[in-house]
Amino acid sequence: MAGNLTLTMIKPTAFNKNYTGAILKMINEAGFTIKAMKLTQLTPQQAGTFYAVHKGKPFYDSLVSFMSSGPLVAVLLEKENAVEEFRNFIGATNPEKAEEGTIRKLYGTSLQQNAVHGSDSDENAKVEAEFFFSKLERF
Ligand code: RTP
Ligand code: MG
Repeated sequence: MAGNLTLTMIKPTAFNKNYTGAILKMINEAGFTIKAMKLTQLTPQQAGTFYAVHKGKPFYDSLVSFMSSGPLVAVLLEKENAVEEFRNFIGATNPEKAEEGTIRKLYGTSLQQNAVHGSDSDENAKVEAEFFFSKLERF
């Protein structure tokens, strides 16, 4: 059975452009409930750990540098079949290819600066939730 949690990050560019409120509104209106949330900045080492699955790929160093370049908002979300539902909801990785009306189409500015992250499996959602939040920070 599919899990009901997924982890998103409002990436530094979207945060810096003050898109956080609009993005969270869309997420809530799509039926996702916030279980934990924080504004934080990752060190390059922490961003490298978060994206360890991409280590060795051509975009890894640049992604790690971008994701540690400024504050981001980490949010743990709940909905039935959350991982798949959220990935369909935010649109394709490349904002240019994302469907009209999706968060990435509306608020993404490039393949890398695509506004938001979404966990790609239940297993990674759990790892990512534990990366950002202690038990005391989850509701
Ligand atoms: P995400 O993990 O951020 O939710 O996005 P995703 O699953 O759709 O994409 P993934 O393949 O996991 O890539 C993670 C992030 O790396 C950047 N990226 N750059 N060719 C490139 O330059 C490239 N490919 C991916 C994006 O920021 C992507 O969200
Ligand atoms: Mg991914």
